Amino acid sequence: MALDDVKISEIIVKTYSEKLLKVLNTDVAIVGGGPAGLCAAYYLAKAGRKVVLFERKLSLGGGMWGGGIMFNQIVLQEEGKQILDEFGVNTTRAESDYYACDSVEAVTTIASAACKAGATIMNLFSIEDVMIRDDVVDGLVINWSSVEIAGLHVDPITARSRFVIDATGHACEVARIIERKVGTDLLTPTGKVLGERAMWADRAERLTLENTKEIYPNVYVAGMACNAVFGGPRMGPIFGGMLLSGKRVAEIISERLDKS
Ligand code: 48H
Repeated sequence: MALDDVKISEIIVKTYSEKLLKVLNTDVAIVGGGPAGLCAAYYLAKAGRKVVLFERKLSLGGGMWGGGIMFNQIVLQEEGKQILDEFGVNTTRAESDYYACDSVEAVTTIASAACKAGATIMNLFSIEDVMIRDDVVDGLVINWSSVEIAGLHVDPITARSRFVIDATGHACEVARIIERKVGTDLLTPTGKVLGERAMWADRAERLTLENTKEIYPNVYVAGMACNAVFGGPRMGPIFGGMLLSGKRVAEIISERLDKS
């Protein structure tokens, strides 16, 4: 059979359109495909939730690929290492309570697990706004990243979800959008984004988990964005907190979905 060039195009357009239609109504929409967002996607999909993850860039993995100073190794504490065990990522015990692993193996394995568990990943999409109904976030306003990068004046489309997770890392973009555009307070001590503080790995890792919580009705924060929103310190190239936070947010939201 001779391959038909246009048939190939038709298949892409048709199957992609079906996928796009599917993600316009979900249980959970995750913004950001770094370690926290990918972990959240995996655990939510594994629990049978309809979940979509929007990632601005072509590739997933956020800040995990580059390890520390582009040495592509990451460090984890015991609890973080246990999550990598669940994914089957190889780790080595570097010192008593410190483990190391290849960041490329970690990113690719977790991303693959999230897809295979049933999460739909939409790369090349940027979240530019939220949908609000009576002081509750009702979903996301999405556009092609290429539109954003080119600075084109092209209107977005909308995706409804019961819950939103801000896993956008240092930038905490969803929280910033709500702060800037919605006018009602965030669920932080000041009602605003408190901003990330200077490096202190031990405290930062604990606070990441403690601050994995709701920041606005139906919006949760996970990963580095927790510290940015709640004024926690940064932690450098230790990634256990990111993975644990992704798992934690998935558990919290799954429980809420069960109750509703
Ligand atoms: C679509 C978006 C948008 C948007 C951003 O930065 P990340 O890796 O985030 P985490 O929290 O999973 O992991 C943080 C970690 O990588 C890190 O930076 C650490 C541990 N730093 C410590 C330190 O001291 O510096 O991933 C966030 C992802 C990225 O891929 C962005 O492209 C994406 O979110 N993103 N996607 N729409 N508006 N904003």
